[in-house]
Amino acid sequence: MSENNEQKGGVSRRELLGNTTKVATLAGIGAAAGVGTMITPAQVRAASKNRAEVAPGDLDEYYGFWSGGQSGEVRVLGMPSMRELMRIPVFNRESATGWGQTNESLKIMTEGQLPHEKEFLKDKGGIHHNGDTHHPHMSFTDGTYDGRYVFINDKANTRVARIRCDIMKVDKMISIPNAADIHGLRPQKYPRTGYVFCNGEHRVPMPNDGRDLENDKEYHAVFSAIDGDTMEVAWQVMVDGNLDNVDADYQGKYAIASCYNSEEGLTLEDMTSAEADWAVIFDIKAIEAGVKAGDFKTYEGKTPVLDGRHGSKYTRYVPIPNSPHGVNATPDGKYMMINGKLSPTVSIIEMAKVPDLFADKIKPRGVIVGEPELGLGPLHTAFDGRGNAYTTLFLDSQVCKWNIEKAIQAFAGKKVNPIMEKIDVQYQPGHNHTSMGETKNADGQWLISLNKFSKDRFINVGPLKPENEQLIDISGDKMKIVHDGPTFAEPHDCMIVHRSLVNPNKVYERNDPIWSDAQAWADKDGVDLEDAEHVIRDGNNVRVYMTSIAPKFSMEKFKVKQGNEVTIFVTNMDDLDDLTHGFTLANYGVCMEVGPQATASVTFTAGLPGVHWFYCQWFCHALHMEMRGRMLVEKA
Ligand code: RUQ
Ligand code: CUA
Repeated sequence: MSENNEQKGGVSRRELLGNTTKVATLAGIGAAAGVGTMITPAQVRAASKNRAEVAPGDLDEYYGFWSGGQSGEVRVLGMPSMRELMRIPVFNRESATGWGQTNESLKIMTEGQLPHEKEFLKDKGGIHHNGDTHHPHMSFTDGTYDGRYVFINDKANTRVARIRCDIMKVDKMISIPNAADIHGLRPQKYPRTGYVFCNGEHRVPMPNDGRDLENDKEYHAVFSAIDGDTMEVAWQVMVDGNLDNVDADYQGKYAIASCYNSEEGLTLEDMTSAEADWAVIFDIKAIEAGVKAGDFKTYEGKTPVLDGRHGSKYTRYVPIPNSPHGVNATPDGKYMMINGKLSPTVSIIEMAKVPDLFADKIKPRGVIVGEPELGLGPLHTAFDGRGNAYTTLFLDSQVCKWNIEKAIQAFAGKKVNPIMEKIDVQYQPGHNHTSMGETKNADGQWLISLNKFSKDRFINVGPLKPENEQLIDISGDKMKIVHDGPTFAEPHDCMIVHRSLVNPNKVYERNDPIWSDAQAWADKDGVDLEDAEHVIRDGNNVRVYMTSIAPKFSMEKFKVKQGNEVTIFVTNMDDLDDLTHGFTLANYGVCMEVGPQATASVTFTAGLPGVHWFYCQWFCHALHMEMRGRMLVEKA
């Protein structure tokens, strides 16, 4: 039927694949909707009751970048279909791609370690094998996403990593000195990224080297600005209290972080005893001037640490009702929302008032222009670009839609109700996100609610349940839940980026710096990586160079001695979209991805004598099974 149609009407296979299953139900489109009738996917969507449905073979409109929580990874979803498209290993050891095993990934994962960390990990394989990702955020230019990088924190081991969007792989990973446990992270929005701001959540001694263990009055939390281009920490600011979430303004002047522990308590009772905590505002220009003027100390390494505690010219502390959490800038750049968590309110800071606060012309609370009471457990707020805000209510298991201007009028004494609508979500939402909603181009199409519990929403998979992420259509007057998406532990946060802004490569470029070390070895050994069939013996080290072109490795066998340190370099000379090969060495625990036009390498000790087959682990050809060879290991 499809071939027939293609001949008759010139309808592409893609359009047809998208339509055939729907044709029968499309009574609204016209009586002739049947064989030979052209229906575009757009018409199908318009007629469909569910705007989230993306037909087989049809493409999504948005990229969703999801953190992977304690899995340590980042996931890429297509939206609105919520199909998982890719997993990007970051802080984890990943079996399929060899992330955390290949020489290329190990270089990226170890380059940015601190000296004491290197020492600690020396006899543990050199790297941490876990991470806790929370906040994926793309680099900005002029207030909107620019498609260069995605930055992500690791709360578990105090790191920040950068993903290159052209290849969707990590290219930088750094450990943050002085700080403990990076939680909130946001890039500078204007004029560009620029800085990546991140919060050390917990208070620790500085330096944290064994001194002052019990003297918790000398513990501190530290705010960091990383240079997003070089991935070096530019400066840090020591604060009172602790640091939870952060956002940057749209003017490039301020960043604001929330603090849930102004009490500087160590127990739950102490941490929640005060009626109010605060948001701390950082004056970027003043801090830069302070760094230039040498107004800082150093603790671990050379990173300048400025004193931003109460009384400092670099910061202001704005009291916020009990234990605030999420911090969210409105797309028009005018306001910053501080979400109350234990307080049922969201506090609205007007950014235009912040300079007056730093000039001491107004009291700290003078920057607050609204504080609507929304419900129990407000955690995070998203925006539709039409003046409305959407706040997750953790305890109420609801999303509350409210109008920002009305909330400001109500605070000024006018009798208006800012709350427009509440809908139930299943269950206990944390973050939420709107399409493009963290940029000046919020488009008001989709809202995702990242719910911490799925309970009864899916068939039972045992005591450990997935989370439940619900897609909500916000394009109309009423919110409408259109999809439940189960996810694995635990994607705290995500962002939704229009696909026109992300343009990954189809194959690697041969001169990619990721394998520059492999290139250097090949140059030294006089080997052309692209035409390699070489075994170089260099004392106890053996370097094996080969290429892969479906369905063959350039080498059927190579021989080494038991105990040799062997490095295998594989260069994939296939130049086609979707033609990835892999290299698995059986019983050696070796496995790596080799993308089209990429070079990948792995080093191991040839400890097991005997015949060991290596094979391609990515299904690449009808003769994929035949894509194999032997490593012969002579007994020592
Ligand atoms: S913050 S617990 Cu994103 Cu709600 Cu990490
Ligand atoms: Cu190459 Cu499978």
